[in-house]
Amino acid sequence: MTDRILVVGAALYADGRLLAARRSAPAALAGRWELPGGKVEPGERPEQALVRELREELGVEAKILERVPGEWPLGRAGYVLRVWTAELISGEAHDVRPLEDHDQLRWLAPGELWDVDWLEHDRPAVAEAARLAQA
Ligand code: 9L3
Ligand code: MG
Repeated sequence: MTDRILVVGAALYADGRLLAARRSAPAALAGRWELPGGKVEPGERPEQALVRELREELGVEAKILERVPGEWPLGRAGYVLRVWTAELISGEAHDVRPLEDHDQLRWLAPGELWDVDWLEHDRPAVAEAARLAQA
């Protein structure tokens, strides 16, 4: 097996709400919800990659706060998901729009966390992020 590929995701919070993003591609994942993010590129630190992904996917500047404990193997061999909490540096939550890879966004209040159909491997990450946010 080749080296594993690190996928970084953001538990992005604004006003106590967590951002969920609905994937528009690939077909196998379309319609499912995820924490926004993507693959770390060669030479990038994970936190840098996450800032870049949030800029590309949502057009936002975000500050990475802390690592959410845990690591979640993804369906594809060698892919593993790590998550950081983050917050918006500029702009307002209601102005954030999906630029690529997503077709809908929702800012979920604590009681709404399980209202969306999360990708299977994002569920434990969301639960862990919520635990961290409560502490
Ligand atoms: N993935 C799963 N959960 C996430 C993210 C950001 C990504 N929260 C999976 C979907 C893809 C792979 O990781 O199979 C790479 O993600 P992307 O680069 O297509 O966003
Ligand atoms: Mg992505």
